[in-house]
Amino acid sequence: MSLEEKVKEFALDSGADFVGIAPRSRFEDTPGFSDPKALLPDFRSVVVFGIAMNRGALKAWFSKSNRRPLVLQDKLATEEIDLISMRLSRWLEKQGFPSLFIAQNGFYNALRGRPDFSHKHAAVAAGLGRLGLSSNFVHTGYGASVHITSVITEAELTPDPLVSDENNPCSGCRTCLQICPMQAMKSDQQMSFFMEGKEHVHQKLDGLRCAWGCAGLSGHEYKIGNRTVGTWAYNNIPLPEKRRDFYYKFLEADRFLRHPKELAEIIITGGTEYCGNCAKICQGSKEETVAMMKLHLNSGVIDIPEDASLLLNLTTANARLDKYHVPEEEIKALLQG
Ligand code: B12
Ligand code: SF4
Ligand code: SF4
Repeated sequence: MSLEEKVKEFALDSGADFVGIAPRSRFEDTPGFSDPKALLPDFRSVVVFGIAMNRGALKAWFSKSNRRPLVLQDKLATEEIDLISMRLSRWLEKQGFPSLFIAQNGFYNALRGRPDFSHKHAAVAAGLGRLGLSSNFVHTGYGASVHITSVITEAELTPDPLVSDENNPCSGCRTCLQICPMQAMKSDQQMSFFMEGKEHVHQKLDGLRCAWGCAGLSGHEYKIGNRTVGTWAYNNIPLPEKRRDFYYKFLEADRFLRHPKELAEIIITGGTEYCGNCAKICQGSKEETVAMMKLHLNSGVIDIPEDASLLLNLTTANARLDKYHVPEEEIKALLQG
């Protein structure tokens, strides 16, 4: 068995759902802040792998029957891929190749608001998929609803081919743009990057808008077409008008303006998830993405009981205020619009 076959077997046997290998040459156009050369100057390959989100948990999330299975999977899967990357890099070192594993998330360069390494670009370089309109990485089988991470290594491994335009898993369906409660992905502004001379284009993301929605400060109730829908957020706190006030206003809203029932839930559960919908909704095939979007369009807005008690019934908080059926023609019109 070749070294790359062993590496892939190691990742898959350890619990990854997919794995690919990128050569050094595909990182030539990486901007300085996320250049693997800065981390491991003599690296030769990057191994990228991931875990797909659980489909049943996604259905419960989007139909608003219960968010906890997906929140739990998110917590465990993110810990698991970090563990796999540590084990894989130690295994590679035992074969004689210095290797480095990078946290799957959370490490941002505080001054520039940027990461030390971009796993989504690495996943494209490893031939696992493409960046979609949302700017999330879209896997060829699982869509964007995946957790991904990377190991940088001095081992020379045979790379996987890049995904061609014909096999691009992003269908351009725009469901990710529609579902966003914050219009954080600018439908009229694009960004691009180059890999092996080819330009890759996606919508520009307004990271501050996303952070506000992702933290659940807004999104409780919003419109898709003329339908009222919501994320799992309790709040609809307006985004600060001046961008320079963002962090101050964020802290203020996070600490003092959240719904009191939500604070009770945060204390009991130790934190939870509210959005991430642009990645969660994208299933890898247009049909499955549309089916998931139907659940969201039909699920209304979460019920926040307004009784005087601060005691929170977590089951009630997860119930739907308003479950209605959106006619098929209306869904088609919404998804084509
Ligand atoms: C910072 C960050 C955020 C920030 C900002 C996002 C952003 N601007 O990219 C915030 C907090 C807003 C955020 C939000 C979300 N995030 Co986030 N986030 C990250 C993080 C730490 C880095 C993302 C990154 O590299 N951005 C690149 C930005 C900073 O640079 P840029 O200017 O866009 O880059 C341009 C050029 O500089 C160049 N470039 C940059 N790097 C490279 C590298 C190469 C090789 C090349 C050629 C070019 C190139 O190309 C870009 C132009 O297209 C990663 C974890 C990680 N370390 O990779 C997770 C990560 C991207 N997030 C993830 C997720 C899931 C989310 C959310 C859905 C939230 C959630 N709750 O789940 C949303 C999605 C928003 C969206 N539509 O993209 C996942 C993505 C999974 C996927 N399928 O892609 C990641 C990979 C975490 C993980 N391990 O699973 N995120
Ligand atoms: S939801 Fe549709 S448009 Fe958005 S990234 Fe996925 S396939 Fe592409
Ligand atoms: S995570 Fe939510 S708020 Fe952020 S861009 Fe995606 S859909 Fe919009």
